[in-house]
Amino acid sequence: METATFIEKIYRGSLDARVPASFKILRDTRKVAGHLAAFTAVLRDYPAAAIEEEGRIPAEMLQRMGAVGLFGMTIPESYGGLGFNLWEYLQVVEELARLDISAGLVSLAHLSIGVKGIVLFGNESQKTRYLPPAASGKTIFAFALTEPLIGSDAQHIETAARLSKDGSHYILNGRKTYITNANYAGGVTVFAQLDPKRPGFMGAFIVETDREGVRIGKDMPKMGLKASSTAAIHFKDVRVPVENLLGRPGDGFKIAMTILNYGRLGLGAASAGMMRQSFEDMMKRSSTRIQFSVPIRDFPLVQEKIVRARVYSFISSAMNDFVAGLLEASPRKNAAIETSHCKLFGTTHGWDAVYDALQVAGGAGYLSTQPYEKRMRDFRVTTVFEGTTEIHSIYPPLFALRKLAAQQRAHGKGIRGIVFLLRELFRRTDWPLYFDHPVLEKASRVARANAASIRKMLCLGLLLYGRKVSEKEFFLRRITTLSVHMLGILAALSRMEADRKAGALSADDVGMLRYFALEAAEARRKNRTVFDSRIEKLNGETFEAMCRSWTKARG
Ligand code: MYA
Repeated sequence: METATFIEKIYRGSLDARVPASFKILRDTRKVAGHLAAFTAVLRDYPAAAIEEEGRIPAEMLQRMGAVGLFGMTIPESYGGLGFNLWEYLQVVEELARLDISAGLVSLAHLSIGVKGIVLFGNESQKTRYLPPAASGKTIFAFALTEPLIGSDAQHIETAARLSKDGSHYILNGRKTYITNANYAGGVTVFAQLDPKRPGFMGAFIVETDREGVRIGKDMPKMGLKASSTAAIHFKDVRVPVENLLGRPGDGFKIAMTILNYGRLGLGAASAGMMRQSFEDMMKRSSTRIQFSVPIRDFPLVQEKIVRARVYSFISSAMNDFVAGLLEASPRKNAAIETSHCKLFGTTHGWDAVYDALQVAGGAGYLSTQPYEKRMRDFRVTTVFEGTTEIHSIYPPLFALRKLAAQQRAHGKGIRGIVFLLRELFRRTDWPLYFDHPVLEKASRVARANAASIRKMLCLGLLLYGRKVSEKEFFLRRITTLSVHMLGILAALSRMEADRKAGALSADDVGMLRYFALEAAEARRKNRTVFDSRIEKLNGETFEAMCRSWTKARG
């Protein structure tokens, strides 16, 4: 079965042009608009400062959130939800992030990851049983993968589930930590190893929190997102009926990763919303703040911050919509690289925008009475959870390299494998994408050049470094940089081409694409090499020397 993702196919040399051409319903706001007004009305009725102080969303507010459908947005109507498609959902995420991500997170984590496993992989009886109370908010869900000793290396979790002798239930033991929604949750999707001899052979279980042996810790004190609950969950000899296993034994890791694709997309959307809000705030402030007799928006260093927030918000939102299109067409599809890019691009630029908005607000920006402090505290974790920036900076090329190495091996050891890689290296990039608009066409050529550079780097990287390629993190990050820019351009082209066909191409969008494509071209010039720069090499040497003296100083 072909498992290559849209981007992996590009890495291999061919762009499937039907994909960017196929997303036409991107931004239909009709279904969402009415609901959004109801959602924001609820959030506005409960001042964020009071919730922060309390560190918890009041029961009455949770009930009202449930009544307007906030907990059922993406749950099918047949199970009591609102039946939003992914685009509709992401629009809501963007808007809630602008308003208050802390209060919004309880429903967004419930839908993006908590209950998503049941929606995607549940059988009819699991859906009938769990989705209606999840949609109403009666049963809020959490997602439990992370453990005290295991964060990024998710295949090696230690929580274990053993099948009972009579085969009627599993016995679950282990500890999960940093679990979002823990103290709001009535249900948890829990991941556990099924066979001590086969790490990664996991099960995904629906576990009610009132089962005997489930103990939820106290909420952890956090710097932000104070309305959300984060706690550890302990499982001690918890009897989980076999009927509560999602999919088949062994599917657990894939289920976890597939769910995380949705969480990462949600984070991309929250980031796009945050950048948009930062843009609005910077425009407002810089237009009215007069220094040296002029509004500060006249200064290029201020303009640079504003332009970036707006351009990256546009690209981020286009990327999320584009990838949502892939998942709408095939909800369990492997979109590992694509969703990773959305998360990485969104959260890193989102953080910069939140930081810049405070900067443009000057001394006033530092006051707690302004929105920036809370926003920075709330947003900071986004580059950490759902896969760190570091993981997302190296993993996409690693996925591709592993497959390329497997293909190389299949062609035979030694010279045959090398010939295969050399052929790949010199293969032309098939890029059947043409635009009769100069800016769009030029941007497409930049993306194509990135695609060609990426393929060369993958092949050369394997030839030069062999197995050690996975340790070459600066090299891997350079490929990711090229790849993220490529996806950003393709996504913007897809959105703009649809607008153009509808006679609604926006001049602002054209300007933003021109800016981003130029940035991408500059980034390519810097990043298209397989060799580490002198400073990157020196980084390792300097670190080794530091380690020696640090260790020596401590005896
Ligand atoms: S939840 C906890 C988050 N934890 C993580 O994100 C863990 C990070 N680690 C990983 O993702 C994985 O372990 C990595 C892979 C990527 C490192 N889709 O051998 P492999 C398949 C589909 O490469 P590894 C939290 O933070 C792959 O093809 N399939 O794996 C809450 C292969 O399959 P096959 C995928 O090297 C935050 C197999 O898996 C994917 O071990 C709350 C093995 O792959 C994928 N993505 O490591 C947030 N990846 O064998 C709420 C891999 O068939 C968000 N595979 O080829 C709410 C929304 C927004 C609100 C915002 C408010 C702030």
